[in-house]
Amino acid sequence: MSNSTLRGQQDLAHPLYVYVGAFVDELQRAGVRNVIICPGSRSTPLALVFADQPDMRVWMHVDERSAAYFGLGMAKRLRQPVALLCTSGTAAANFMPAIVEAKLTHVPLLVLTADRPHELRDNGAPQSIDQNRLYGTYAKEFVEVALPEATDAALRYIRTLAARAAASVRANPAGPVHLNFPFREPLTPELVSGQSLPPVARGDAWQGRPDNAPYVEVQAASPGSPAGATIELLMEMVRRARRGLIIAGPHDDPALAESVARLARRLGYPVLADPLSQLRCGSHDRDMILSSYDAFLRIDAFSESAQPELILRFGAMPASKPVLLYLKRYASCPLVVIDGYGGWEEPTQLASQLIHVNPVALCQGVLAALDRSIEREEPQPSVNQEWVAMWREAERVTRRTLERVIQDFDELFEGRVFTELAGLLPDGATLYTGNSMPVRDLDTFFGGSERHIRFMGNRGANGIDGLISSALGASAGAAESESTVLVVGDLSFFHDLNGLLAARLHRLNLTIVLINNDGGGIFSFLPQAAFPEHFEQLFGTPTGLDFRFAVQMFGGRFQRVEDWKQFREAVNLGRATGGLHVIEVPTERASNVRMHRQLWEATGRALNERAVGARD
Ligand SMILES: Cc1ncc(C[n+]2csc(CCOP(=O)(O)OP(=O)(O)O)c2C)c(N)n1
Ligand SMILES: [Mg+2]
Repeated sequence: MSNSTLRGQQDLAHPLYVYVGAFVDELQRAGVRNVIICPGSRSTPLALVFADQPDMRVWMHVDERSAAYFGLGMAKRLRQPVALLCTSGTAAANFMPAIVEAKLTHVPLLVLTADRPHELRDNGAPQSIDQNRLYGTYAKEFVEVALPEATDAALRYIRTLAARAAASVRANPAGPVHLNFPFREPLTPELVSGQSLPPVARGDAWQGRPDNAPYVEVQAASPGSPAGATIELLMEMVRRARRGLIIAGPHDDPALAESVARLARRLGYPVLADPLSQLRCGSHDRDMILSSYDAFLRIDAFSESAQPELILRFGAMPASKPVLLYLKRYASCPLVVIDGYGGWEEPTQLASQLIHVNPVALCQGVLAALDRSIEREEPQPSVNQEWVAMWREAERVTRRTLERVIQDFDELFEGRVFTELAGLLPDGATLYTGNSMPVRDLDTFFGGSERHIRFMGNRGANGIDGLISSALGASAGAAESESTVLVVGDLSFFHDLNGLLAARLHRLNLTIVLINNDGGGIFSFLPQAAFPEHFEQLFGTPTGLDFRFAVQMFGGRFQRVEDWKQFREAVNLGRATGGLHVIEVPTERASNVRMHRQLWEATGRALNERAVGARD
């Protein structure tokens, strides 16, 4: 943004103005050109920055009701989003009639209301009304915007929010979107003469994307068939990027595996496949599908050398934290998120493109475009063999190391449940996995197989409740010959003990692997573990329960195993006899953390010895 008139009057390096400046800059990049402003004090930061933005035309109106109708008429005539801005209180309420009309006639109005900060709400402070969802169902979306901050994370957030809101008012059916901005005084912080921008303001997020590009380019292709322009955009990107990567998160369309695998092979883009993407198992080409990234992306030397030029992400956000950190490390790498649901499954605030399209249709569209370009003898994206080899070598070394070191553990190791199940589950089985450590261990320790295994989990809200019932529901939906196995922690098991009744009532087949570390094992991996005084009471929360009696009460068979041979026999027995089987794997929280760390260290050593990743 140009700071022409404001410089000298305002300290633009102040976090408030860095933040609001990023927001307005992003609206401008998204094509918003007109803002209707009504006078007021609380809205000062936005008003000043809008007035200072040379590509933005400011239209002043005293009466908010007329202002909003004026904006409505303009947005209708232009078929373009128009922004409205007012101060807090009844000013905002006066926007209502035009917002109603905009909703009913699909007019893209971006409604910005300034508000008191949270400490001045509902306590008699002047000009303060409840502005949360003020326009009710007449706004397509409402966002209570975060208080201004100039951290990198906050600036990514506010840029993403602006791009998203500008796309959302336009998205079919167009209509009003309401953003409520709390501002804390001082609203015009004083100039500190000679002060330079704080370091964070010089980061990527403050600058925005190069060449005045939007922070996130939102493409709403029709769900069934991606528009030609979307395919063209991707073709242009893949032609340029020789170090490409695909990340596949939770997704339940069985057709995705085949098309992503073909695209990956064709482009030479390795695929980091979350188990719930359904890409790890099956008869499709699995050469490019990687499953041990959660371990090898922790190794700094590897991640450092694996700088990508393009990332395509399908499905929801994967569970793996190292994947998230890898994305953050390469924050300026183009990240294309393909979101088939038309929402915003992009929590990283790093996406440069967000495409609302069916992922299978998109892969097929790109593959067809690649075929056509061969026929036309156009230059082809060439596979970067060295890049592919580096990732596959990391995968091979890591998987081998994990499997070898796991064999040497004397105690029962929680992760081994999944290496064992990978060998035991028959074709057509469903593996339901509980939250907390089980879903993370599934990610690291269940490689892949040619057999079709359906992976399920409750990863929408990640609750530790209802897992027994969910898995029993899945079992009820399966054919008699298809096994269903649930792997769940002891607190999750306790949480849904009542759910066991359904197995008895409906004569269902379910094998439950109950990983019993007597409490919340996940917390031992978190910084809370460094506070031993209250750790067990608040986080560890052991119950000391013997679940045998509960299982027997519900008519199930309970077996506590002492070694992996017994485990294998128990899983096979469950399959052979049907009914409800609970196999308890007793483990210990402290040693579980130790063994995980040993595995990550061993992976690091093995990769470093082979200098995987170091060659380019
Ligand atoms: C309904 C619900 N309550 C609380 C939480 C917070 N929480 C996340 S993991 C966890 C501990 C789970 O323990 P357990 O099921 O034994 O798995 P472990 O951590 O031992 O692998 C808790 C309490 C949650 N996710 N859902
Ligand atoms: Mg537990």
